[in-house]
Amino acid sequence: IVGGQETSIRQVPYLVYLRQGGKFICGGSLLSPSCVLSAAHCVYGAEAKDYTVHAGASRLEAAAPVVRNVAQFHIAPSYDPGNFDMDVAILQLSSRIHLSAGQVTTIAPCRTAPGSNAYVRISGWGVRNEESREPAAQVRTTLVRVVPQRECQQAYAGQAQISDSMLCAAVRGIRDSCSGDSGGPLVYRGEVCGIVSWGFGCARAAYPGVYTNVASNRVRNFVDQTLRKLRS
Ligand code: 4AZ
Repeated sequence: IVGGQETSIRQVPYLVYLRQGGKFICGGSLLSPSCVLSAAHCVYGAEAKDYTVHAGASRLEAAAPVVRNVAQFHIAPSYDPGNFDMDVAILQLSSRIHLSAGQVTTIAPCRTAPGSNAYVRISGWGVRNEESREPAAQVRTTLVRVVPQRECQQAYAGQAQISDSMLCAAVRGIRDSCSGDSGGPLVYRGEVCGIVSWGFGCARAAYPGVYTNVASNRVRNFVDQTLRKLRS
């Protein structure tokens, strides 16, 4: 997170992080006691057995109160690693997380995308500026503003495609998600409406951050279908 502030996991109790081969790589959101929403690019080309999901922890180094293996993951069939279209995955945990201490809660996937210019919350352990390579030791958070789709398409015109499965947000030049925040939530009115996905650099004035648009038809259908499958 660039331009944000430290927070406590108690303020973002739906936020989890992923380790791959023991190394921190991404964020995620707990949709149910056994399902995590994250970005496809966080797990693409890898194996479920290499991942652990860590919940209830504010700090990366501390032993998280809750750690689970990943039984399997479901990547959106139409995910395109070339342009990050449909950058969404659902991880099924090896066993359910007990939601008790208040440090771990679930969050519902969003059904109506936040309007243009709405303020939305992003959180994670990602780097604090685009030159950094070290994740933040303590979880951080900030508010960014939803950028009108046309304006975002214009910002990336000729360089990258902003599809209907994407949503852009920024406080341009000041606040943004960055490397390591990928997979983590963009929250509006208590629901997860976006997944940290990509961008050109971080907090550059010309380039908004790009998020998977959870409320878009294609993403919603994948999330609903996958959750139905995992429940039945
Ligand atoms: C990344 O490299 C990344 N500014 C994530 C988010 C953004 C840029 C890069 C958005 O994982």
